[in-house]
Amino acid sequence: MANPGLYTLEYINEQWQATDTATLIFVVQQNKVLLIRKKRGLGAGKINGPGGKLEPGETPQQCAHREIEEELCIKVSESQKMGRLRFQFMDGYSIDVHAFVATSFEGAPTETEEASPLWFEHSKIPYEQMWADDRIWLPKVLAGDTVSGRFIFLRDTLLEHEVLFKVDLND
Ligand code: 6U4
Repeated sequence: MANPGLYTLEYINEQWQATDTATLIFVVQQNKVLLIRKKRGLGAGKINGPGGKLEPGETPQQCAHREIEEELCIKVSESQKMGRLRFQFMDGYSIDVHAFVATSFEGAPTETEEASPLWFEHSKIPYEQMWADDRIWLPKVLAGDTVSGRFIFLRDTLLEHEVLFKVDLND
């Protein structure tokens, strides 16, 4: 669909500064990935990876590890940076998301006030209950490719996107 408004993919350039910086972290074990049903915040009701907004002084990786502990009561101490996803919403809000993958954790995933844990086989991930961009990049990330993406949303509707895989994320 064409995007007639102010925001286009070109708007998400080197000068683009997001309203918020946030993280996603996907724990992968055998053929399964640990997702959450998000109970509050941006995307409440959707299924997504654990994650949330950066706190002052935190690196994205520290944020991802803190958020998964807050949301699911499990401790992750190692993860790989796998994605950088830049989202511009037509109402002006924007969010710059750093995505990580981890393969080990300590503890048992537990429901909290923020989220309920859900394990899915890779082939059964419920993309229809997730953000519209996830089906574009999450399968490749779970297969081991890095991703860099730019997305324009009108509320929940994905208007435009550009996604590159196998990118160098050391920026
Ligand atoms: P509070 O305000 O404390 O409840 P917090 O948990 O810090 O919030 P939240 O949940 O609002 O932050 O952070 C936004 C979360 O939504 C991050 O994990 C990134 C994720 N997110 C936002 N847009 C997304 C999108 N289009 N696709 C996606 N994840 C997205 O997969």
